Amino acid sequence: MSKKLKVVMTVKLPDGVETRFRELFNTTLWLNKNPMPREALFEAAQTAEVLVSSINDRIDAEFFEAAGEQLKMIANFGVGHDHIDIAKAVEKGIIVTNTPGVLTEDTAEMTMGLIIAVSRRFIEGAETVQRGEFSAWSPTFLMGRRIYGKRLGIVGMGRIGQALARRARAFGMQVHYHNRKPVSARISEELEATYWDDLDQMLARMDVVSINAPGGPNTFHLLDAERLAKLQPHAILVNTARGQIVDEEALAHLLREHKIAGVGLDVYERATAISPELFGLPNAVLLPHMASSTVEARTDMGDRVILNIKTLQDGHRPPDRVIPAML
Ligand code: 8YV
Repeated sequence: MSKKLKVVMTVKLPDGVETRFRELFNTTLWLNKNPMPREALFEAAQTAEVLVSSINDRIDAEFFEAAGEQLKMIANFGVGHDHIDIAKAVEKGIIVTNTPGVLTEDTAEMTMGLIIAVSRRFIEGAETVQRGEFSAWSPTFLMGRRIYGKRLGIVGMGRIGQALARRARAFGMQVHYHNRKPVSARISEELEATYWDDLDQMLARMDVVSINAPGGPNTFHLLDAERLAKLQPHAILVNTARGQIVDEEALAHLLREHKIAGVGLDVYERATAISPELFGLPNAVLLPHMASSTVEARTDMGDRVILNIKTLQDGHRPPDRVIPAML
């Protein structure tokens, strides 16, 4: 039997997942619901052979400088790895893994939900009832916009973008997308999706825009003030990917000026430090980064992290290595 690796968690995972970690590895759990403070992270970098990290941790050059020789792998609990300096990891010979595929459907589901919630004004309706203000039915009360027949522009047509496109088709939406390159002919045919090489042109013609691209320097402020201004006044924008892709201040400004109709956000430019300008707007549905938060996804993500570590422990190459060519 292979020697158990010393695994340090920086994040609290579901109990069942943690039990398996304890069975398989020499595991140090992080039992606090709050993120691991930076000093503790640096300490962990001195002792762990494998660090189980999350989006809460900044795994940057400074972290890698602090890391001891024993650190072999960062196993990220999540698919996005924009918080990890992959180039530095490679330089140091440290493997980075993520959890692709297992949260695709959940994130697409939540994105579709946000599109409907914003278009059909779910939150305003629900709050009206909760406040005891539903006193009479009226034909003009809380009129939303139908999504059937509308144009959805997906920015980033990877796994999640495609899963969203399938759902949108089922709701009668027309699918358009912008991506670094077009998807395969088979997928394009299946989704009846129109490819836009020019993002500006696509933005100017959509009724709904959904951000489903990875974060990181390549997509930072991809939707800056100038691009956002291309959106039509009746358009809505949803983002379940990474907040840094959109200039949040510019977005809030457009919304306040009624230059766009609504937003549905699950992620923010500065994590939990949300621009106050977004608060108090009836047409802004704001969620706390919960798109992949289902019992099923969290369990599968845990299993994927375990598989990667177990594979390393058994002396093989973990399946979900993030390699620079993917960036
Ligand atoms: C995760 C996510 O919950 O996987 C990702 O990239 O954005 C989320 O859905 C989070 O990153 C956990 O680290």
